[in-house]
Amino acid sequence: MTQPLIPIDQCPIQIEDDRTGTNVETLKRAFADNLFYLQGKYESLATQDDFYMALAYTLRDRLLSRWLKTMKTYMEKDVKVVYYLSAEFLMGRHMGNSLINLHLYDRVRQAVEESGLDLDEILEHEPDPGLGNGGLGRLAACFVDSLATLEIPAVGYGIRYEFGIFTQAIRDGWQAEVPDKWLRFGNPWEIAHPDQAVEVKLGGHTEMYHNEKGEYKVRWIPANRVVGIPYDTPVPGYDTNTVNPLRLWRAEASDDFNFDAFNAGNYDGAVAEKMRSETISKVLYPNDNTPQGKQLRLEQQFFFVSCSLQDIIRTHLLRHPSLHNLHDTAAIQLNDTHPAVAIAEMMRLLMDEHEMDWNTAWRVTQKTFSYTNHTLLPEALEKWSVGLFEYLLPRHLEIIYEINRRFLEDVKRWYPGDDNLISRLSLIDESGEKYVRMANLACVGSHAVNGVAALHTQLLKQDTLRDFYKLWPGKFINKTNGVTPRRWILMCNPKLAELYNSKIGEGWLKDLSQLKQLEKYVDDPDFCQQWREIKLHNKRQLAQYIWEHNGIEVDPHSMFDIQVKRIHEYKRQHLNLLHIIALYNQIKQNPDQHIVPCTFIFGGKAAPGYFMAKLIIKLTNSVADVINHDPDVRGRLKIVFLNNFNVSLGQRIYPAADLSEQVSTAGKEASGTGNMKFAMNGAMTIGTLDGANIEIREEAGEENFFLFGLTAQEVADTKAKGYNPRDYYSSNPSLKAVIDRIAAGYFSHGDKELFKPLVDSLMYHDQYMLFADYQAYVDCHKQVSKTYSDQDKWTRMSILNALRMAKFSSDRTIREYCNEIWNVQPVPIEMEEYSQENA
Ligand code: GPW
Repeated sequence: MTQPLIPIDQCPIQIEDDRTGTNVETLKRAFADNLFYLQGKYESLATQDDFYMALAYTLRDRLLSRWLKTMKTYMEKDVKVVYYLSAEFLMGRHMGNSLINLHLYDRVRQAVEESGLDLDEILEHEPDPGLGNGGLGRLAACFVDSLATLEIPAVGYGIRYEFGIFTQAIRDGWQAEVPDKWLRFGNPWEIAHPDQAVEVKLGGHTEMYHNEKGEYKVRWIPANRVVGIPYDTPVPGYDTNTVNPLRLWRAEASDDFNFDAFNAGNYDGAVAEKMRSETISKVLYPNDNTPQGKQLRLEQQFFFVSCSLQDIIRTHLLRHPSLHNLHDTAAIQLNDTHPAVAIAEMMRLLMDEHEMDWNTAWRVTQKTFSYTNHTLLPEALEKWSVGLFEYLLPRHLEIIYEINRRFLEDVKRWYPGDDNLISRLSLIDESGEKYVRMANLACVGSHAVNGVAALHTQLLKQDTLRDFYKLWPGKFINKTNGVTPRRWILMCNPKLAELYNSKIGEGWLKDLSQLKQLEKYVDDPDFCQQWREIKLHNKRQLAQYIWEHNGIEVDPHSMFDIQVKRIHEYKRQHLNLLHIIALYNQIKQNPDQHIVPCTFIFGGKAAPGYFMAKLIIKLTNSVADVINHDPDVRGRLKIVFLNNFNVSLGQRIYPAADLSEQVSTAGKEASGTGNMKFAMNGAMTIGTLDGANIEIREEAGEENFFLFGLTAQEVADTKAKGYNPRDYYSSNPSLKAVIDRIAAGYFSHGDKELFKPLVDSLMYHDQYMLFADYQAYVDCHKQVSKTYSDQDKWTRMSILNALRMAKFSSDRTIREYCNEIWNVQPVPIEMEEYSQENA
């Protein structure tokens, strides 16, 4: 027997017809509506995931009118747009960010609570979209936040990896990698636009022909074609109507290409070929600061570059008859060399597909592109074997050869007879097997090249790119990195934000220099008390997390000494471990001596193929095991390795830190950005004169920074003189005792082999000069302990650090890029029809 249909007006679920409404009742109704119609669930049967999805759609709806209006305004006003090309965007969770940027936190919390749910639990249900490795990817995310906040027309272009950075598990102290299936439950923040798909060619060969005007032309006959489908995610500005797109491409097999194979009866072969095309956007390569020379990686780079450039050109041609003025509507930034093949692809598109002559195409290309370098490590400079390049991108190799020929001809005219100069500048490395040097291509094809901190830019000019600097000194410019204060103060440290708001209002969120006004409170006992309480609260919350995830009890009153970042020898997590073992040795010698109770917290992923980094993780956990359980220590030292460090874990960690470890070998860390997040949240820094540490110290005041170690110059000089780590080992009893303890198998149940590779690498090479900096580091830590014992002094230093970090807002960084590299202006978005009733 069939049930009679319930008339629509008696349905328990109301149709939500005002998807822009933001009062609590409307939000509740929208939430229930989405749960029913999009998740297909009754409330009684819904899971936390359903609630999360329903709330996410509720917020996305409220971004859409601004988003569409933003696009419409850009088209109508024909504005110049920044295109930020990056193989990585480490966005972190979207929901909290949308709540903040839409000013909806309180009302949504109320709506959710009145629906009988807990907002914090729902927020925790969002997977952390990890489409990046570390600093470089997170920088791109901070930049798109600042671009939208500053009302700059901008699009972030990248790859929609089906699997982001792996989830790190720890098994028996070792890192284990688990695939990150972040799209498992669907992604409510993105909108696919298959109508704007573009085709990308790969492989094959080139041939010459004459066009109808009788001109000599080249065409590329590809062996394969794939299709790029764009997926757009809204990037809302803080306190603006601007909502810019993050446009990520997914690879799909082209429908018609294997038609022949299908018809010839080779159905399975054709399907296999289809799968191969779709692997292009499958997985993020998990390497940080060391490239992977795999064919698939080059395919990824070319794939997203070609999709993005075709999209940029299409957009331009909607408003302009030709591409001669592309640089007036587009500024394309290359985030490191990962998208540098764009220089050749732009030349190909302009010449082969849009009939432009070489000289015009080259002028347009150079005026459109600029390039950011993010590393000084020579092994991190990307190069592709000419053989692979030719196989995959035969036309691009021809173009690169021609760029090179013309470029080197100029150089020969400017510096006749200097063959070494020629071979260093050449886009092709011919010292052995031939390689295309991507940094050289990016330098030649761009009008601006920037480093990411003052020291880094200086070393680029002197060292890594000195020959290019000699040719074009005006091209080189510094843009010190920054981070967004919305996520890295307001969102992660709400109590601190509340304290600021109570004193100076909310203006600091868009102008971080306003925090300087608070310096007058640095001697106010009430303010200092509140400051300490906030830090203690944050530390308690992290202690709770550590208890739940690691089963380790830590004392929130102990000093939280934290190092979180990718695991890399140049970042020297093992220097930190040497110091901890030295403290332990002291306790073993004299268990009753006074020491400042300290919790050492580590977090970070190792590239799966980087053996030494994985061994450092194993050593950290092994040292933790021994020290945490030694009764002589009496709980005064605790060591915690937090697994799966990512953006959302960072949001819990930075606000809870007393001490930030920034101990890279001077001259190796281009900038660092975690250093900024720690300092903004009131941590003191112990650090070397490297990357942005130097500028952090300058801003905070040198009396408010724990400095140690060799300078970049001293590192270079010491190496040049012939550095011998064993001299330090033999002459320093404390260092010797630390190394001997590891070597003796004390942390490996007597196994002397386990950590031998690490010990040997330090004893016989010590490429990153841990031994040279060891004593200075230990001494500096003594200074830290002494200062921490004087809580009034420490609080004062902590406050001054946090208040003086205005320079490290990514808003400042982006303003500089806009004015000095991109030549773009803000374009405010007017929302006539947007009702202000709820705002
Ligand atoms: F090697 N960085 C990174 F330069 O996170 F490409 N991944 C990378 O692959 C590279 C650099 C690359 C980091 C730098 O190590 C860090 O110092 C800097 O703060 C960050 O990029 C953002 O500029």
